[in-house]
Amino acid sequence: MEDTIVAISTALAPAALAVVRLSGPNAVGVADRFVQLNGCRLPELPANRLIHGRVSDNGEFIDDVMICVMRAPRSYTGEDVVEISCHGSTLVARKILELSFKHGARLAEPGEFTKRAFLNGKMDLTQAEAVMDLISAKTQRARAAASRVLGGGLSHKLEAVRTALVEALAYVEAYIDFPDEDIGKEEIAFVIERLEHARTEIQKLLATAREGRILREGLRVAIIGRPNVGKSSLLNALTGTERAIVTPIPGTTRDILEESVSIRGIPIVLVDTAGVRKARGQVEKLGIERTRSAIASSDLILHVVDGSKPANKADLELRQSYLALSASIILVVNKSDLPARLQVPPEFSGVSRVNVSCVTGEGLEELRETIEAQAGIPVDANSHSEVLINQRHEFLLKESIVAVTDAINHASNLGCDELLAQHLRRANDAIGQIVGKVTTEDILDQVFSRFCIGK
Ligand SMILES: Nc1nc2c(ncn2[C@@H]2O[C@H](COP(=O)(O)OP(=O)(O)O)[C@@H](O)[C@H]2O)c(=O)[nH]1
Ligand SMILES: [Mg+2]
Repeated sequence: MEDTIVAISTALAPAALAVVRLSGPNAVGVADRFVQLNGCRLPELPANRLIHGRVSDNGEFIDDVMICVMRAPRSYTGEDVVEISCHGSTLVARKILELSFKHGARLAEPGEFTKRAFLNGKMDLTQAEAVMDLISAKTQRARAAASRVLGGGLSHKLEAVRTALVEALAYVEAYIDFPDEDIGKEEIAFVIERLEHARTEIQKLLATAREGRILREGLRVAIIGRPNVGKSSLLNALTGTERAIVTPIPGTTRDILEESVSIRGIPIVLVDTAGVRKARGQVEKLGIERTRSAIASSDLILHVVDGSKPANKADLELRQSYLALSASIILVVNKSDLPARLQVPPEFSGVSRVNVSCVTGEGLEELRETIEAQAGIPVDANSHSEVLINQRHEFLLKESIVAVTDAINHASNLGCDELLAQHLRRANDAIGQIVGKVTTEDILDQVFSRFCIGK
């Protein structure tokens, strides 16, 4: 890495402090051109000390700063790093950025600091991804999961899988090298035992995919029901906002509205839909189409009905429309502040049911509990051993498990040969791609392009 890169690493908004970060072989040299210290020059500064300095441009004083030099390889990126904390004016931070450009640094690409940390062996690829997950976590549960992966939780588990595969492979290769010796029953049993172990570990990791997706992207919860039952009111009540328009005139919510909210540490994307019914206008028709697709892509459906009115044919038709889907269902009987007139039809038997009033707030806490229970992710938010995989990991783990299964079948039926070794290498390769032992530019692009600049 020849280039010295620079970026504003803090958010671009007025704040108490802003941090400009430089990394690369000339990081200290670049900063030395515009930072003055008391009594010494930047290159003489001991590493990892925070020290006061002044930034100026051609004699014009810009800002008082605190500056820290970290030297390769003992830094975040593994290169020389300089961090300058200035007053949190975006214009001051930009000025320092421009001074860095003027003296030879270039703007960092998104995620380039972390990419360099990975390339210099400071972390593996799962940890680099966890940096991004940590920054973008929306709830404490998501944060905790990212922290565990950042701490090497996933790396350790994958290392255990790799070890099992490598041990099996070493055995197999030894027999290929000495074809005169017949492999014994015990040796084959050992190879198979190692492979079964690897397969079990991979399965355990694969089982975390759903929770990982939910914690990263949110559980998609569609609020459905016929017009005027209180869908928009429910969205507002659960988010504590007035985002959705509530009116007594049926059919006002014609488009889809999405709101993010955290319910018991689970990030939730609430989707308010138009009431499904025969459309009168074009706009409404479009809204109904979108409602259908919102239902199809949701993890959980809140079917809202009006408890103050007798059962309605439209409620049953709506229930019919999503019966074939795999999403969990909660029947929300709204308007419990009014006299109850609804006999819940038998079509809803077996569906969890909660009575609420969006007007008084009654039942909302019970609804939150029910949503958590139906989310299908472990209730124990404090289980510190679990790490969650992402889609990239899931894809590669599936590849690996196919190869491991092929290997187990091969070893059981055909014994030890080159083909078995190939299955094992394929399995091992997929695991290697997860942690980044095997990488290509494509993989790196895929991982780091999601990052923000300055990280
Ligand atoms: N009494 C009572 N009225 C409600 C309740 N929830 C909603 N409403 C009223 O029902 C009407 C329709 O509500 P809205 O949220 O727009 O229904 P949507 O068409 O399903 O989105 C509005 O006049 C609301 O004030 C409730 O819990 N109790
Ligand atoms: Mg509405």
